[in-house]
Amino acid sequence: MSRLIFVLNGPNLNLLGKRQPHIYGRDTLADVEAQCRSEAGGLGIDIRFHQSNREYEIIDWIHEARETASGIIINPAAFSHTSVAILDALNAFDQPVIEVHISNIHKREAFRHHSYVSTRADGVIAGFGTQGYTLALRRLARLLDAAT
Ligand code: CA2
Repeated sequence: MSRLIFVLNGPNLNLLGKRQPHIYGRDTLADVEAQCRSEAGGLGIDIRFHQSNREYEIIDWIHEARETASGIIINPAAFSHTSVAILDALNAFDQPVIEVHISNIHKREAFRHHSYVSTRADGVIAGFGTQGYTLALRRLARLLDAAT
């Protein structure tokens, strides 16, 4: 089994650290990628780290992951609350999926409380700030180790 994990980020997360620090903190997405690469190195995992504001690009990466990856970490951002298409793509992916939200979506507006992706995810991390990404990597590494 490959030790490749896709880390996918949805719309507007390219603005991380540049706006609304009271909600999302001060780390930029580049900082998050660096944290993930450092954690993954220690766990013996390779990562592909992507962000897009376009739903179809996220779907295409999930399709690519079907062929190559042993897990997906996804922060679908606002697509969490709207996208049956991303849910369908994840349902066609046979390996573990961890959904990450930087903020605690359950403490926020009611429209953020439902996530289509959560109906597929094997685990959900919300409200741990950007640390949620490295926690998700540790969980996937544990699952990979248990499967080998
Ligand atoms: O808490 C999260 O990680 C979210 O997925 C972030 C999404 C939001 O729509 C979800 O409900 C919860 C928003 C991502 C936009 O990120 C920004 C970061 C800085 C400035 C503006 C937007």
